[in-house]
Amino acid sequence: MKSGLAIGIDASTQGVKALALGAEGVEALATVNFGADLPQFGAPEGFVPNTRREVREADPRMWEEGVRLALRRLGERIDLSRAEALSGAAQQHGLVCTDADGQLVFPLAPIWMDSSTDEECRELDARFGPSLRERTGSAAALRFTGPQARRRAKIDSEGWRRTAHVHCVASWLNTRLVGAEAPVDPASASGQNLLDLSTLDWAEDIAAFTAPGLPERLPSVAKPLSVSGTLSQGFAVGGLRAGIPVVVWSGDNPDSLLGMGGAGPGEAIVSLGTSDTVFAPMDVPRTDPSGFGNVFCGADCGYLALVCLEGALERDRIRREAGLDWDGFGAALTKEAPDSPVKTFCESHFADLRRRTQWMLAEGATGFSKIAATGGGAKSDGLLGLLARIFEAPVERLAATETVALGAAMRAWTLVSGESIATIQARLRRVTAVIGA
Ligand code: XUL
Repeated sequence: MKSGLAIGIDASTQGVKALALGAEGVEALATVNFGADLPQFGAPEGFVPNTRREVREADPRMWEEGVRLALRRLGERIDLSRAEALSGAAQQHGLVCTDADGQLVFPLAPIWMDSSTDEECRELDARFGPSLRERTGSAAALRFTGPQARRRAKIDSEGWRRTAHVHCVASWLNTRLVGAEAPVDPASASGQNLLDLSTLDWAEDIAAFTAPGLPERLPSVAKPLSVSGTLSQGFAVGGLRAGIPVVVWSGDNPDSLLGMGGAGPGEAIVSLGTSDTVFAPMDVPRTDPSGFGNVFCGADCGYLALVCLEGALERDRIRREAGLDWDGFGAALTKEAPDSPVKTFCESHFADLRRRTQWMLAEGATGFSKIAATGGGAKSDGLLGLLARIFEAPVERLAATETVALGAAMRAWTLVSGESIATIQARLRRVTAVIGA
């Protein structure tokens, strides 16, 4: 007889992935791309094209349909009646407002790529100064739910009056899946400029200043790994049984850290994807005095420091301009390779990344003791060798892919098996190479 399954969903910017985790590891994966599979929502890259570059919005029903379709597709690959628990991770931040009947108040929701809240961020920083960062983990951030709510309340006071519930993407999707107002986990709540990291509850004064009546409109903050409700009939698709427990949803970055196998104290994970992101676990929150980096709560416990730097697209452009394939690119980055535009760019980009992550280190430490690398760029030995030289630390290449959906599935699996996250990680983490400093 086959054992139970835990389902993990990654509801990211451009699509949805659903993954089935069993006792032996990942058993199946299904993907949905918003542009190709749900063209009726007019968001080929995950947001409705807008000539105003600062406006990046999407129809929340697209995310919901994406989840349903991904689950149906997963059900074509594996017997989903074996599923005993489910959880998900969404793109962080975003603002979804619903009325007292749970209906959307605004047809489109700003997502994390939206940057139309410049004025609101300035107002929040002016009112609270550095204490906003020290208490919530981040200086006022353009893409966070709090500033987005402040802007909504200002530009559509009538719609704001009708708003009964204010969700980020994760807690809204969680609400849809369980068919009742769902709580938010600390990780998603900490991406809103509204959560007090020391109490793991809303900072009432900050929320009250952010928008009129906001404290009453926010969901309750759940404990990580707690059950948020049970799967509603509307999502019992692909063979899934209605009524299975839904573990509270989290955010994509915190779940990605789980899915990558976590990191020990003093270590970091570097994801070389569309952007380069450095994550490091933290026992106690220490925030970035420059205001650039963020501290979020972890998806299972503790805190997570994050710095995300654009640059990967530029790196690829310079590589292509130099006429280099991936092997040639790697060779151009070795210690012995002569100076070139490719080498200079990559060196200064990683040096910038190191400088911007110094605040994550414990007192007295001068660098990370070890780095685990993942993402498309981690396939290049040359790039990882350069990362090791610039950060002066050994770099491990991780085998894991789909780490966001896997992290969500791991959290649901704790319920199926009673295993701890650390035990699951130790079983699934696989290092395929170690590249020295
Ligand atoms: C992190 C952030 C992005 C989104 C992408 O703060 O805004 O990484 O979570 O999905």
